[in-house]
Amino acid sequence: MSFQINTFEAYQAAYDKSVSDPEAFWGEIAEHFFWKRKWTNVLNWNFKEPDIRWFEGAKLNITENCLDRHIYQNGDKPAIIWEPNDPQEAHRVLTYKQLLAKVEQFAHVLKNNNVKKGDRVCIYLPMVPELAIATLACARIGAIHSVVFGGFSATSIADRINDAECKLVITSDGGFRGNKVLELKNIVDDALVQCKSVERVIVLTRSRTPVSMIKGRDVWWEDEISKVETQGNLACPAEEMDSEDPLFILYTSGSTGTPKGVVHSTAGYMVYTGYTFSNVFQYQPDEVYFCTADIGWITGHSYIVYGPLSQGATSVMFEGIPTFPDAGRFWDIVAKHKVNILYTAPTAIRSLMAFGDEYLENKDLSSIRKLGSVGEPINEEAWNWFSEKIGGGEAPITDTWWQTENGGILIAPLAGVSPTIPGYAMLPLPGVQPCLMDENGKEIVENDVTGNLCIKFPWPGMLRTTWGDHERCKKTYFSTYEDMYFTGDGCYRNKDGYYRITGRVDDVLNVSGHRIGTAEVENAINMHSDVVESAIVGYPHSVKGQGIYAYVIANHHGNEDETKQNILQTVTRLIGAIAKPDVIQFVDDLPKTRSGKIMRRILRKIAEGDTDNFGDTSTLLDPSIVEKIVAGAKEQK
Ligand code: 6R9
Repeated sequence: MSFQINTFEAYQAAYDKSVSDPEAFWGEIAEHFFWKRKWTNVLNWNFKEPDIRWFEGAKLNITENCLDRHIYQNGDKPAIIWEPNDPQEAHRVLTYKQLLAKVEQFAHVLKNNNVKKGDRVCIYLPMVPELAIATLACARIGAIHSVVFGGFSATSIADRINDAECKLVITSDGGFRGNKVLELKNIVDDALVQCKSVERVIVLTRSRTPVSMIKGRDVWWEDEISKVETQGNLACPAEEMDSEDPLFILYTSGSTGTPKGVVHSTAGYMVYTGYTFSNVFQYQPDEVYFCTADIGWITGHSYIVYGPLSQGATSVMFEGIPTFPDAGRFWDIVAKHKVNILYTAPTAIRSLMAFGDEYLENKDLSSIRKLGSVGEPINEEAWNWFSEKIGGGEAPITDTWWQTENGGILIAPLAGVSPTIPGYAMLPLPGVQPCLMDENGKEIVENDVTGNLCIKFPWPGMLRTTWGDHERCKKTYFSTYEDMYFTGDGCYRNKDGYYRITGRVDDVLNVSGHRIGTAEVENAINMHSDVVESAIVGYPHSVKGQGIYAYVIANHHGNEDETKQNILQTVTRLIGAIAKPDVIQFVDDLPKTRSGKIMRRILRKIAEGDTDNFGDTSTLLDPSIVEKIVAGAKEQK
């Protein structure tokens, strides 16, 4: 018996039950996992503190669910098919049996290096199988992983390591992305100058980039594995974890301050990612599934590592980028590995679409059965192209809406089961109770309305806290509306009750599917010695979804172009290249209210090129500033 729902009627029945009796509903789903000890209580919660506990009293280890339990019947089934950046390099296949063996081996390495249950481990690796292995090895011994995306800078890594007080860092000499080599170990070295908590760095060989190994601190992955092999005892029993023990921390940007460490716990996250993976993608045992995300983001955690593995799926993991060696790479991978389910991002779809259909010629996409989209709103044109050109007009598309904080997909059609409309995430999954709120804090119950999207009731995969600062979690997500989780997204519900996410309503940008806080970018720009003040807004960008527009007040030493280049370098150094502004406009002043607040609404309109009507500007201190900025904006782009 499986918990997969295969008809729309069954979805409706499951949904109704999940609302009328959530505990019975989730209790039955949880029976489909392996527990060392069952729970005494399915759910205990309040959104005031917030204090959320799922499957209390249970004991488990998520890696036994992702690995050990598949060995008996499916040990030789590929768990991970790894496709390297360079198509000339051989791909690798790890069966469930092989993956388990490697996870156990590396779990011993962690133990030999003094990592204990509850310790935090930072992982900064390229998209190689060892990234999945290291992640699972942490979970095997109960260490809390904090994976940092390979595109982040030394300063960003240092902030994350210090916040979580990581004891150990796992990295590689370097990584390949398209034509570029990322010097990961050198970046880690720069970061660690500022990190007191780190005792050990384990370095994997990947790119053969020269690195310096610091005596007493740095060791090679391969040497540590040899030591384990000579020790002889290769099996590594899974640590017994409480249902609510933290599984990992993942940092994400918000509208204020530095990124928050979102904390996910063990049992609820496991149940939720497994259930949603199986149902949303309607995964069948013989299917090959390919999620193009990076494990450095939540999509990779939930839908490359934990969800697919707990369901015994075969997953393709790709090291490179969609445009290397050319814009046909995804389609080559689909043909080579006979991919049945492709889960990718609108920004990738739009970029490949722009390269033209010649990259699709002679590609065999006949294996494709289902398509998925995630990360940002998908525009109709991209949806239709994806459906027609990649799905052959037949493969259903599931547009999945969710967030780092959610752990797994919240609103999405079940592929091939639920109806779809281009640009709509459609209906909530069983167990998810969305609602729309108006500006007065009241729920809007009618249809054909727009509001702020909230969730009324807990689901097992939701965040439990933000690391080291529970107040921040409460303030950010549970204080805007009483007894609700506030998503930060705006949403339209059509006359039939289908949901369409319209984008963030706070100061968070979504650039190529990456969440970027405006305050974070402003802080980085303001670090530059020539900058007096800055303001960041998003504007529509044909490939990235949103571009970053920076208004900067600066004292130039040298010409404007030099200052621009210096600002871009500063942002890359402090955050990473993903946060570089697309446009920098130098201004003499910023439009502020009498109380000194920047009127971002006006700056957004200027960046969008919509300068005919600024609405109510009566609170502006000096309206002439706006005219000057508009004149300057015409010279940009
Ligand atoms: C999974 C992930 C979350 C933000 C979220 C929203 C946007 C994600 C979307 C979508 C419209 C979708 N978002 N999926 N918007 N349609 N299908 O992306 O997590 O990186 O935390 O970003 O992304 O604005 O609030 P995360």
